[in-house]
Amino acid sequence: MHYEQLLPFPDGFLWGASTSAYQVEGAWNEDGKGPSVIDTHMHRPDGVADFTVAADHYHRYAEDVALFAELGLRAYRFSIAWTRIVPDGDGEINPAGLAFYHRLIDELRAKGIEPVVTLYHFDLPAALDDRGGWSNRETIDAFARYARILFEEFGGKVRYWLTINEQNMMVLHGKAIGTTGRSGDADQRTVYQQNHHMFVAQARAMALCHELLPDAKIGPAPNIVSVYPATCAPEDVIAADDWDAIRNLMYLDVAVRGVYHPLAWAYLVERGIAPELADGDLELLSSGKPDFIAFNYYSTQTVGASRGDASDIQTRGGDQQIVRGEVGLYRAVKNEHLPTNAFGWEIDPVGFRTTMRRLWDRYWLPLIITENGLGAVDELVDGRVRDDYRIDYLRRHIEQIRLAISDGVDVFGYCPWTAIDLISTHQGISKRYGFIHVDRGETEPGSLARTRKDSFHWYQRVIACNGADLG
Ligand code: BGP
Repeated sequence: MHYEQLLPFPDGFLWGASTSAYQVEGAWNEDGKGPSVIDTHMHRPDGVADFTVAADHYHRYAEDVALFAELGLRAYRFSIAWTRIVPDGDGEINPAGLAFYHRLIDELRAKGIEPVVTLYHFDLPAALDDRGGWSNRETIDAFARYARILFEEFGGKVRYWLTINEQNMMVLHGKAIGTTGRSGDADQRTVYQQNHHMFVAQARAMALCHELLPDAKIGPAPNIVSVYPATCAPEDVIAADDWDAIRNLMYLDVAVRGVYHPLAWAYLVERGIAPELADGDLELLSSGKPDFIAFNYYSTQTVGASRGDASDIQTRGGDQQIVRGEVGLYRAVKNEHLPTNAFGWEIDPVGFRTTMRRLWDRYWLPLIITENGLGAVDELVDGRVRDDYRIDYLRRHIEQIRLAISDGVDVFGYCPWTAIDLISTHQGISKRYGFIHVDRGETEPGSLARTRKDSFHWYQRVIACNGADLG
């Protein structure tokens, strides 16, 4: 629909930005932090930065928060490293880990920035992984205990909580993004059992949050794409619906409605990979209800009916945004209407609006975008990063939020990826997303100095006028 008059962004809209602990903090083994699967199993190719120092945010958080405040952020979405709080996942609590996040949250609150806290962003404690990780039901108890510790400790200061970042990417691309630890080669049956255990863990965390913190809000944070049929052939539409159910809707239906999406469940049964549900699991799933849906959006996906042979499958290497294809289910199709970024990800701002409309239509829960952004090779020249390509990307996506709001969708926040440069899941520091440049190379540590990019000044103006003028 075309509008002559668009609705404004609501007052109090949470203009924010995102990071995750393991990608930004560094200090990977300091102050009692235990190892996570990222530390033990995320092997970087030679010449690609690892996560040991990252952006050194652990030591420079005060300087960083001052920059976030100057940027005008109203929200900062970050994750807490489970292994800083409980180094072995379910044993002793580490006071130094709690102290770090108290300092960070206090600093944010002092500057009027709303903390939006992810409980778990890819970094399962290695000690739990040694005992089977998410294959082991005890990990559900460990997660619920960890969530309780965070709610009791930070509940007075944090109003917005996210359960698990991109559970669907951990399931579909866990090996590629390095989140699977020892179970990296697990068969699909095991992976979907792990998935089920994460669902139960998430539901318990949501129920606990409401019990302990009646004023707080909590939601899941999957990676959501709208799925387009390759053509209007009815078979392509069926393939698109099937893939949408398996990739996206299963994760939200379980979180919101406490049940598996029927198409997704039919797929799991047909393939012989359906998880076993223990007695009481369905009650647990429906006992945890989200207050909102957070989602990460980078692109859309286009699929066609399976041809039943290897041509269904895309050969492009491991990366969480690729459309892989699966024989007998759907075929990966390149969308000829969309440009791609330097890393092959399709760029689709209009699809962002479609995604918001569809989520609202299906769940009627307020939405917050917890990731969206452009990974690029930025260059610092004479003290300046001229990232007009990023400004263009963000502007075109923010325009679509305003359109979605005018469509009647309840969107209450936007936290692009990332607040500050950090280490990418695949391409080290060469692929940057931040508003703030960090001086470091792949293997050379650099000065770690912070520099405001052109996009920093642009986003600052956008926030200052509450999105009325996108410059
Ligand atoms: C999401 C993850 C983030 C982040 C982002 C960009 O899937 O939640 O942790 O890394 O993708 O991905 P990449 O770093 O591969 O460019």
